[in-house]
Amino acid sequence: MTAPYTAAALEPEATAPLIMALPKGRILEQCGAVLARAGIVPSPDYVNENTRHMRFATNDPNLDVIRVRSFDVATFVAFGAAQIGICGSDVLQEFDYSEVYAPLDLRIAKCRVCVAEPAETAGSDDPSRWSRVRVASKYPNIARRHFASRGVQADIVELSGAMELAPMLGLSRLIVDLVDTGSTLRANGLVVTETIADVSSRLIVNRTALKTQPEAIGALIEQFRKALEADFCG
Ligand code: PRT
Ligand code: MG
Repeated sequence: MTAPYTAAALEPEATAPLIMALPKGRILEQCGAVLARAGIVPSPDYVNENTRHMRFATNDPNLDVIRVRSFDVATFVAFGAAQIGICGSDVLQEFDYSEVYAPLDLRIAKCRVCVAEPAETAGSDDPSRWSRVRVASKYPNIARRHFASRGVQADIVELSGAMELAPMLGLSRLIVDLVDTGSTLRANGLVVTETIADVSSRLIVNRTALKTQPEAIGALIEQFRKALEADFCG
């Protein structure tokens, strides 16, 4: 005799919890505070950096959270593996996924995407006269677009960290990287020569999921909107 099917087995999409992708690393703590204000409480393991778990239940039975690398949050949401997420606007700008809709600025993890170069060469010649320049960055698309907009071809050396070492070791003339207080640049003899964009974290949703599950996802967006309003007013 065949085992009876449950409703969940027959309609997995209708009954499966929504997945919210959250970045581990430096934004995790600030995300936790925003989630709490929105009334979302992940299981305690979520803040444990040593756990091997990546998916956590929350106080909402219809919502689970996953903890992924900051750069991967947008990808999980763009492909619909997660329906909602929190992600830096730097990452959104780099990938420029059409499937990702960013309805709310959460005003956390603020910094800037900047062009920087060694203090001794900064201002030594006119960048608008360059035809090409070598740039080290973990943001190849942002960097390429920025220089292309002024007719300069950027040859990108793609790194995933320690960009600040590149100019002093002759890997590139410039870097494009995130800057907050500026102390990392200073410690490495670099100065900001241009700000490309201001950065903060955004609530993001998958456009198709928003169309197919407007009530559940709309309610979550509303929870975050109210949390932000309360924060702003109080
Ligand atoms: O660790 P992993 O390789 O997975 O990724 P990651 O280290 O890039 O991620 P993580 O966890 O650091 O988070 C990155 C996200 O945090 C970015 O996508 C931004 O949206 C946000 N954010 C905000 C920052 C900063 N501020 C920031 N200052 N991310 C990185 N920095 C780094 C910057 O790259 C530089 O090395 O801090 C240094 C500069 O800080 P100051 O204060 O010295 O200027
Ligand atoms: Mg990190």
